[in-house]
Amino acid sequence: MQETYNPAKIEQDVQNYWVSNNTFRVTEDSDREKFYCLSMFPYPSGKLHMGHVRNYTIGDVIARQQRMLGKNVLQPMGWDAFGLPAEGAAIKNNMPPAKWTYSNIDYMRNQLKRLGFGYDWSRELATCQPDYYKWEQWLFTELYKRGLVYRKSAVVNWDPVDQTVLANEQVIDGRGWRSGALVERREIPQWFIRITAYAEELLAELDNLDGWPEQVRTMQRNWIGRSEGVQLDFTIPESDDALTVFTTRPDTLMGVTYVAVAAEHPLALKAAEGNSALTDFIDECRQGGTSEADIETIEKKGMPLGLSVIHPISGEEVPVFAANFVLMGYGTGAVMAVPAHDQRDWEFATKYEIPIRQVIYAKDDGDCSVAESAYIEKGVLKHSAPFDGLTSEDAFDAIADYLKKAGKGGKQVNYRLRDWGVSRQRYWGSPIPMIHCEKCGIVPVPKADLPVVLPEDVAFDATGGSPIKKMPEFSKTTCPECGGEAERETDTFDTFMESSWYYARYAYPDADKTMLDQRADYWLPVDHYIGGIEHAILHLLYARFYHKLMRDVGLVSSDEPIKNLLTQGMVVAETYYRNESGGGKQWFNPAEVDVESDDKGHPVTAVCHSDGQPVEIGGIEKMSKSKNNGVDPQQLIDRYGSDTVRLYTMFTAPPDQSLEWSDDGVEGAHRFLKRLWVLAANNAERIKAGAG
Ligand code: ANZ
Ligand code: ZN
Repeated sequence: MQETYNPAKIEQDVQNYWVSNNTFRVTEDSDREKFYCLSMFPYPSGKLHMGHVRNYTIGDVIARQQRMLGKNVLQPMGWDAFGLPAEGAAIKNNMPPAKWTYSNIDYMRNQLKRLGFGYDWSRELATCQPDYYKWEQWLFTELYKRGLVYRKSAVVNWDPVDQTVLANEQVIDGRGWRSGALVERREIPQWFIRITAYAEELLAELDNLDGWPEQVRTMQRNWIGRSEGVQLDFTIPESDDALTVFTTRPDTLMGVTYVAVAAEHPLALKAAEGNSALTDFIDECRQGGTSEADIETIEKKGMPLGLSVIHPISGEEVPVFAANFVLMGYGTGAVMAVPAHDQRDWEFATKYEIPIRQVIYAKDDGDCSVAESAYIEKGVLKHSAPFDGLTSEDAFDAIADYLKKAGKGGKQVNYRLRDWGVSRQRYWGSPIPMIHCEKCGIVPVPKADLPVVLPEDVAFDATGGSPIKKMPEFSKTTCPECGGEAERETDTFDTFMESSWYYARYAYPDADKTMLDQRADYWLPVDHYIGGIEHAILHLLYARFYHKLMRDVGLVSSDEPIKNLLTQGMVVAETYYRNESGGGKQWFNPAEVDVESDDKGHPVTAVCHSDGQPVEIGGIEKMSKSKNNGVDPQQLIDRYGSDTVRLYTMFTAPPDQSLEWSDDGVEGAHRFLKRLWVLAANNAERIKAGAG
């Protein structure tokens, strides 16, 4: 044993040993207890950042501990390889996204190997490979046959610069997350998967996921957003149609003084014909994001449609408004407005001088005035004959029953969750395996013709539009049913499609006949999943949904994919900047500044090495490119070795809390390993003899 600690050599020797002995390769073994330890796979952006290192170190520690306990431990790794950044890089470097992606994968794979993580590399997968995405294409066609996939026109967030649809989370303050352009609303035909058909199960089973952080379960519950209410009809005079609304407060029905519909509601669109003021208003409403957060913050505005509808109980006429705060995608896209008991309606009524009619009063004769604001509490009904004197709770049922008997409505459970729109107009994703035939309509690509391979050798033009939309050699095809000329779908899948089932494919990476086989049932569910809290909602909800889809198609037998979930904390570091003349900030990397700290270790002053001039201290933030406060793990590995980096990230903070970066701490971890090494070297004989 060497006397001095030489991590570069030791780590390389050990890693070579692992490779030549297939140390981390595993196969199914029914005699041993299995343990499936999974870390969220990275997007191959270029190189690993400190957040990856922390995530994967935590996973590796869990996996190694389980191995020591004698379990058959699967710990795989792969690449979430489709996505928008590859297109940006392709345009910038004039290189096809595939090439950029594969070269990043090669670089990052080496980094992971250098870090010494115990992965079974024989199971490595990249989601951009046709033998991977073939199977989600196949599942999609199966779901289509089962009625769980459909196409419809939908309002989307449209980024006019990137020319793409954005998810709600990609709209930040009404602007595109990448381009910064003002987002518009557009309506285009898109593919949807019916996740709402699973809303009840996705919600109910959260109660059983006791290995998940409560915070994540709460976020998913809120996202699914179950609400019990009543759906009811206002009759439209001289028409067979009714205007249907959804309300969670049917007890306030007799206080309705107007009805508000979304700008895209058919009734509003019809009223806008020949009404230019209304047309302009509807256009204005199309600007800005569609998310609830966006809707909450906008100024509430409306415009009368110039028509009235008939109240289902009193028979009175109430005016209809188009309003920018009513969401087309929730409930029925129409709201019965009760200004006395809903603050938003109160403000709107006050602004547009609509009557406010109070029908709910405090149970204990307390203050329930609606002169200054809405009274939103539940209470006792008045001015609501024939329901006067009932409590809000009793009135809920009484009014629901009354409407049901009159054939004008009834109880209804609504979910905030909407069906999963999976169409993207981008290039770098899995093609959607559908064909449009003039004669036969929509025809799914038959299994024998899958995968629909995405051409990889493509050139981008300056607009950044998807190359396959301009490639007849891709889009022209023959109809599988009638043999006539037909067009392929040129949209690609949302990349959440790939990340929703990769955990299952690791169990069966070499398959070419089926999506999964019984090996998946040996390994699943994942025993411990480790990743960032930013995936608490969408990724984890879609993965749960996909698992149930795969179960219902007969591919897996468990109900849930993930038993225990650990959401690791962020890696944070101090930020430094100088104000620039244009109002912007120039950010300095912590490695570029010298800092003086107080006796508690908090920085007081800082100067840049290169010019000796002061820089401002900007506070502790998540390591990010935008604030230039990242520490490059590669430099640390080169300097101290992987074990120092791993040890430091593990002992500095509990895994689920944020880790505040400190160079001194890294030094300390390194000194500790050095001393440990020397201690072991000096006592090597005794340790071997078992007297250690
Ligand atoms: C009348 C009423 C009176 C309401 C009252 C509330 C208080 P949750 O719990 O989120 O389901 N609403 C219904 N559809 C809407 C849409 N598409 N866009 C915006 N708002 C909508 O809330 C349901 C309530 O949100 C419904 O109950 C409706 O307003 C509104 F004192 O109806 B309520
Ligand atoms: Zn046809």
